[in-house]
Amino acid sequence: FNVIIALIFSSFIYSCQPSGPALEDRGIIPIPSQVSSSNGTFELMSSSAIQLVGDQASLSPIATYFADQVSQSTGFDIQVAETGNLVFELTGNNPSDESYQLEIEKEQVKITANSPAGIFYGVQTLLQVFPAEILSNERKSVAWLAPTGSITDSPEYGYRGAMLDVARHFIGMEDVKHFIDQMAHLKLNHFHLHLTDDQGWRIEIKSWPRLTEIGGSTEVGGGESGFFTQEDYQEIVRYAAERFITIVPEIDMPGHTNAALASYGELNPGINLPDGDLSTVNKPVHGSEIDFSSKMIIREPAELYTGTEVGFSTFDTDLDLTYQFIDDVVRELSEITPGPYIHIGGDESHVTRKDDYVVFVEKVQEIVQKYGKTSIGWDEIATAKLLSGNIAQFWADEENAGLAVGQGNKILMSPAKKAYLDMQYDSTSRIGLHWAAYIELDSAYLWDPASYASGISKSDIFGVEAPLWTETVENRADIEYLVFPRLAALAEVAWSPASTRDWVSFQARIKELGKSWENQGIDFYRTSKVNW
Ligand code: TNX
Repeated sequence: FNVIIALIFSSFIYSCQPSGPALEDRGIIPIPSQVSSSNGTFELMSSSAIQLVGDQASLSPIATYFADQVSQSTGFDIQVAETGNLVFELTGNNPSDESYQLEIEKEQVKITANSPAGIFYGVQTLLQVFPAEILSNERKSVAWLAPTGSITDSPEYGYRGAMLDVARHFIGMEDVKHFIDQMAHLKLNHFHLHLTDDQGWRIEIKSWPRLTEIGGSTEVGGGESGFFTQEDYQEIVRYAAERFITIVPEIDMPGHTNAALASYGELNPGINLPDGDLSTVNKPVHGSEIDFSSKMIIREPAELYTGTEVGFSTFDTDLDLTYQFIDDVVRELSEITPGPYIHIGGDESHVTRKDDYVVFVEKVQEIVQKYGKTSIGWDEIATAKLLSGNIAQFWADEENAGLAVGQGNKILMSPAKKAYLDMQYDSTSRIGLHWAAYIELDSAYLWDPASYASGISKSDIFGVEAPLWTETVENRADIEYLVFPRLAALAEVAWSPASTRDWVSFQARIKELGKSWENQGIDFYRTSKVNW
């Protein structure tokens, strides 16, 4: 009898609740650590104002960010004021603490955190709690209601990244900023820019201007390409920093360097391009024998390359000029990179002799360290002696990752079979590759970095990153098709511990994000794995 009374009573309470989902059902991605609902709603109105408690200089840009995000859809001009119903409060001063609390009450929303980044993530969660139209860039007549309740949240991994290959196809400033905006909504905090490859050199180096004049003039397929001036790059750095995202620039070497070798013949050891036929790899341009130690090699610029083969180019690891060049590049790049990392590539150097490769990676790490930076490199770099604190990015080879762990270095997890955003969803996908796997949304979601590879456990893991290689990606539509919805799955893998992740819950929650993407004009892939 008591049970029946309780049921009647609770259904009565339920029917009195305002319509609309409870906080748990608002479709927050990545899923927060803890969510509890109370039964009410907060309404954002034109009279809403933001009250900042704590260091104004670090909080006011976040207030401006929030106001900008909602201004077009709501038409509200939300200001910072002495008192306001949106309270952003710094409760401590610990920049590495990204956790936050979000309390939504009928009359007030309050975000508290020990760092500005935490406040920013609270803002991202708050944006997801309002109707999906809130990120529209058109005026919407919607009641801006948020269900009341409270959220406590903190990330599983401190490095949560995405990579964009701007070398195979050049991706311009507007599309890069758009990509950064979406990373921010998913609480990703490191943006790895793959700036150089065989097909293009995309960052201005003032002491070696032909890198961009010549090396920046091509791309895969030979289409219109480009590069970032140092000023452009700094604008990207600033734009990302406003969203608590650190830029990780990559200069890929000693392989993947044809664009540099085409720009400066004096750097070219004289390796032929594969003329569609990999059997020609390793043949010198001049003479019949390749002799890396010979001082007699006639060095001429390599031909510009617009194909998609990998592994045919290398720097000359015996040449002093190679290291002067790298020193200049790393010096100039370090000066415009406030973040702690320089990515040195190191992948697929198939025409560099093994011993030479090891010497090369060790020398390059020294150069990076000299400029006060930490090296990250693809997992092959672990075949060399890694400097303490340097990071190996696992993409394919567990053995290499194991070598890094054995040296006491940490691993950035980007397993190609799960995290590669350039892989096709299935055999019918209009673009993408499939050498590693077909990756449907459930596959991108259903893995745990801490148990994915033998020999790599939680304490070895530095973070998670999802790379987008652009051999088949030419424009924003192509990016959107491959990146969404999978980046959301990878963001949740990086932010939320395995214990809180659940595919069925994710399938339901991502529908809300789909609505948000629609409102932002993002043409995401409507996978049949989700009942959009
Ligand atoms: C392998 S992953 C590469 C890239 C290609 C990618 C295509 C890695 C470190 N190297 O050069 O773009 O596959 O999926």
